[in-house]
Amino acid sequence: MTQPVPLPVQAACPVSPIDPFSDEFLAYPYRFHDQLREIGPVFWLDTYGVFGMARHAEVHAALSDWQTYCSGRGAGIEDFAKVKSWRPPSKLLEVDPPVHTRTRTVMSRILSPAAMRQVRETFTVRAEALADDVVAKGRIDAVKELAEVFPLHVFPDAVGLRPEGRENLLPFGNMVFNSFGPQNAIFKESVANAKPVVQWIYDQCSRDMLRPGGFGSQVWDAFDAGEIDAEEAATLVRSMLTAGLDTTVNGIANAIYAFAQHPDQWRAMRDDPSLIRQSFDEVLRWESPVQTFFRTTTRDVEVEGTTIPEGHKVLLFLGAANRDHRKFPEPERFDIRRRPIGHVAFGNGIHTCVGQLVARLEVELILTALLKRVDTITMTAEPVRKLNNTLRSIGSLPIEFKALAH
Ligand code: OVM
Repeated sequence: MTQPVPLPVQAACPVSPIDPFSDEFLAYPYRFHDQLREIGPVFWLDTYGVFGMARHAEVHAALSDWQTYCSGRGAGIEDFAKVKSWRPPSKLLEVDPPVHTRTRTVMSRILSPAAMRQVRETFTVRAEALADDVVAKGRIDAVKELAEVFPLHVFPDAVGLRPEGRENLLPFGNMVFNSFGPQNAIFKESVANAKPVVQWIYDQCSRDMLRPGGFGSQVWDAFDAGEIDAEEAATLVRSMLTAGLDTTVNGIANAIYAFAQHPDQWRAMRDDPSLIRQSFDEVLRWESPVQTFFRTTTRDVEVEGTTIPEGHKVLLFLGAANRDHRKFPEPERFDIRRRPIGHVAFGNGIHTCVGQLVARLEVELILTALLKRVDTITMTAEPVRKLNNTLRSIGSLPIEFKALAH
């Protein structure tokens, strides 16, 4: 980017030079979020020539209105109507009804409450074993030895992947989540070695690579039933492999980070374990793993006095909306009793996270297993951020678990 992009003449709204994909922004977004929320309900980001919304009311409303704010032109900065996407578009995230309705129906059935009851036992055994292991170690990197380990242990097995090559999963997710932003240095570094990683992912999506009965194979059952075509089936398996790992890894890491910083909240949860499930919503609100997504306007739309013309990208700041004081009083406070109804960490509307029951199950089980064993969680050094154009991500989180006396 060299020259600022001028605001379209029809639109009258504040203009900001803030670059939401700069290192400074991604490392510590919250003071920038404040500025963006306060300059107005809609603003123009002239670094990229896109509109933005950072207040809860507007972000929530845009997510609900898929007819006006479509996904079919991409959920990233690139407009698929103008440029070819970095990867073949998702048949779930990057489509609109009626295709979306069909693919979404298949995915929500595979990832339903009944399906969670099927995997719960296996996931529980593994959460308990991992908790034994990390508490025995005492001092660990909560990213490398816990947050990355658990989803990578349980989810690929549930999908039905072969054991070989699973080290490609996190690098692939990292690339795709970077690709929703501009092609900056962060993106370029993550795709430097893309070829073999992408090839491995695509190979795993075919029917013969997937264990019968797993989530992946169930997608192909929907092909047999005539609900989706073969390309849709393969791409939906790819969606599971893209959206199901980095998100939950960061969800778990952010949970450990939140509780390490708030020992009173950890104690409160131990005194009342019924708070475990709702505590994850507060983690998601307070430190949202998916920080942003784009939509594209399908018509001229008026928002609080600003006309956004048809065919423009709108950057929705989910993480900023979740810390809007207009919606959540004292938004910086991490309070697991808050019940943050309406947070948009899983989105809202027809594209609301279809895998959220898996994420909720993983976090519930890992927190439950740790609560039984851990008295206090202390950070032993500053966490190291891992910058990503979309994800709020930690690269390393050194902590010490003090075990409960038995
Ligand atoms: C997909 C996809 C990829 C990344 C994220 C996501 C959070 C979906 O390929 O469908 O949802």
